[in-house]
Amino acid sequence: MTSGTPHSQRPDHDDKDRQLDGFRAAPESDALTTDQGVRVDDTDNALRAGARGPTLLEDFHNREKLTHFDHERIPERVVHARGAGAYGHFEPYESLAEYTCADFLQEPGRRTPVFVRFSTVQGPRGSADTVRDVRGFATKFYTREGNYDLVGNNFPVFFIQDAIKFPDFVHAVKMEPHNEMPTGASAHDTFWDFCSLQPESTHMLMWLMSDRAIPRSFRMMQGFGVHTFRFVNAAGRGTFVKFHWKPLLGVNSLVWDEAQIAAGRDPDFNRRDLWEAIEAGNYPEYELGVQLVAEEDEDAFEFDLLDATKIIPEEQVPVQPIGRMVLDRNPQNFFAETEQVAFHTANVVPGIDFTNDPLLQGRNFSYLDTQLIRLGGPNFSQLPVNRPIADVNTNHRDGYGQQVIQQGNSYFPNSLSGGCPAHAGAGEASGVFRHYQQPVAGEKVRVRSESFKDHYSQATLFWNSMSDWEKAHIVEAFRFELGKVGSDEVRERMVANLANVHGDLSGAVAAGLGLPAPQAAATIHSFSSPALSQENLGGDGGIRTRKVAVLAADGIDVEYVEAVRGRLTEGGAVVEVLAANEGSVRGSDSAVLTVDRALPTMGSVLYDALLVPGGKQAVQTLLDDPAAVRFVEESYRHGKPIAVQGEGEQLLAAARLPAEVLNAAGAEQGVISGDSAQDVADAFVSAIERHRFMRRPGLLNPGAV
Ligand code: HDE
Repeated sequence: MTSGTPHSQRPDHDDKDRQLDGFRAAPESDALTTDQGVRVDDTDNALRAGARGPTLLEDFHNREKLTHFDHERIPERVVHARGAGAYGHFEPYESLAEYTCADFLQEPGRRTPVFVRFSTVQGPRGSADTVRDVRGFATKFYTREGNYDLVGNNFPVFFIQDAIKFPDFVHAVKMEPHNEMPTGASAHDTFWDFCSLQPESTHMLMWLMSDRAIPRSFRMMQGFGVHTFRFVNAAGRGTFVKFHWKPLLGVNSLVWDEAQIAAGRDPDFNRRDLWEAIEAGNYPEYELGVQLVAEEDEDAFEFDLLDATKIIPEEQVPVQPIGRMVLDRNPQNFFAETEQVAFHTANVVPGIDFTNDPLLQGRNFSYLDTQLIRLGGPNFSQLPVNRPIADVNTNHRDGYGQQVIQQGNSYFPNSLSGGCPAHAGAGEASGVFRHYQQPVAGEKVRVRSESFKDHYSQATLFWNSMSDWEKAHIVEAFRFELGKVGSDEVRERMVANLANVHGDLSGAVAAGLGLPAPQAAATIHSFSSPALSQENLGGDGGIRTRKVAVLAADGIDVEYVEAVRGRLTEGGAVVEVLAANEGSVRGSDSAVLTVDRALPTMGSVLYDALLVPGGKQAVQTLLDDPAAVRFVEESYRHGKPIAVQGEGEQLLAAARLPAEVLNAAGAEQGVISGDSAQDVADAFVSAIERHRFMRRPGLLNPGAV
């Protein structure tokens, strides 16, 4: 929401937004009041007995002000505490009536309002965004048949198979109990101790050690429902379904060194990126896809569909696109909306149902339970962001914070209230939730199914599917994380587990830790799934919203910069000129270039690409500025496209870029030089579209592949 635009005047004002209008509060007069509406003429000085005397209890404004402040905080989420949210809408491409009777999936193009919250898992509310972690991707669809929540992550699998292990897992990954360290990181003993003893976590660890765990943007990561859910059509026929969100801009990540620097340069890196993109009208867009499996094929796979540590490889069951989601409005109040939004896996609508996945079954208990403490009682669904747009008509009454003046009685059956609310749907098939009729039989047993026992095949599948640089990054991540573990026993046990994934992986990790390479398991297979590699997950977003820095100083070739900038902005990139001071720099030909940011306030990690212009005097100034040289050095090392004009090449040499890229051949590695602004701009645009160049000389650690 661009501040100042009244919501009601926006063309995309939807049912949810109209409902929120009723709750939006902007001061109607400029006079300050108490909570009771009594006007206050001084909120700077407490009432006191004499100018230097004691404060008086009688000062109800002072007491009310302090008391309200004292109660401003609520418990943060036990996991996923840090997040950022946005509103938008979802629309299906075609009717899905064949598989599901869900009303919002029946009509092509019909818009359903949504609220999405992205999050990290481990860190507290105030932790940095660019930590190595899973990202939450939770979507609330405000459908006409009630709220449907798809509470997913950016990885398609999870650490554990049974929700009863969730408290153990979370206690292990969170900060350690004695000293509350580390914040926003899994690189510590308790996490790796747990994982090394819980081999079902191995597949998920592969994702966590990959660059998927450090997304460039919430706008550039996939989302997954993780569990196998069930579609149910009007005839009551069920179909297994897995949900996938695919970002239009492609799947892009940071690199680990960059992510760590960004955590300091801008701890709000991902949050700010989402906010700014929406404010600028660059609305994030995702396609929803489904993998559908007929009920009779439940046992057709070599893994169990109910096991949340497994994917269905896309080559086995293709993902069918079914609709798209656009996020086009920022919340207006972080606490009221993003903090108070309450997701729940059991918020389903007719046509979408559960399976017996033991992780999902536990979640269906946990989410409602956690909101009761976090949001202070059972009426949290009345909070504006959580309110369905469907009518709500229950016999639930009272409780903390009740907002509704309910009329009449609250029991069923009744005759005194005309029998209302009555059972819905007598004789009607649609609009009523009826649980899927699955035959169930069994003895009460506390066991894990035999079909859940293979913990390594898909971890191997993931490893085999990675490109050389992705493998190198995974090895480096394992080395980093285990290198922070104090216990030798834990390190050794973890490396021994990795020998079941692949000998190259366990050998390289062992070498980094100074351990002997363990014997690789004999059972390791060589299958791969190309859909898992980020190399194959480019989007069609071109260079839209990519941030390009221009290093500038007096004497710069302004005409050249303007020409390249023109081409980049035409493609939708955001170009910023950085110089030692804000204001402007003078060009060699007396033209003037406005400086957008002072170099000392920024850093290369806040940009996707770099333009180093020429101009003898300008280049000399930049050569003398360590921040500029560092900017170039980091941009290269983080794989970012670099375009350079004429004398600017001296800066590349000063940043110690390898000689191999300081010539025409550098273009293959995203280092583009030339005096024709047009040619350079064209090559630069193609390079930025590719996001990163990870095979540059000097970047691939030979020991890690
Ligand atoms: Fe969650 N999870 N989780 N989780 N989860 C929570 O609910 C839980 C799991 C996910 O932006 C909590 O409201 C259990 C898988 C997201 O508000 C809590 C298990 C996936 C969010 C909870 C899991 C998720 C949560 C904490 C079984 C991906 C943030 C606060 C092992 C499919 C939602 C809250 C938001 C939040 C429990 C596992 C995703 C405690 C018991 C698997 C995106 O209820």
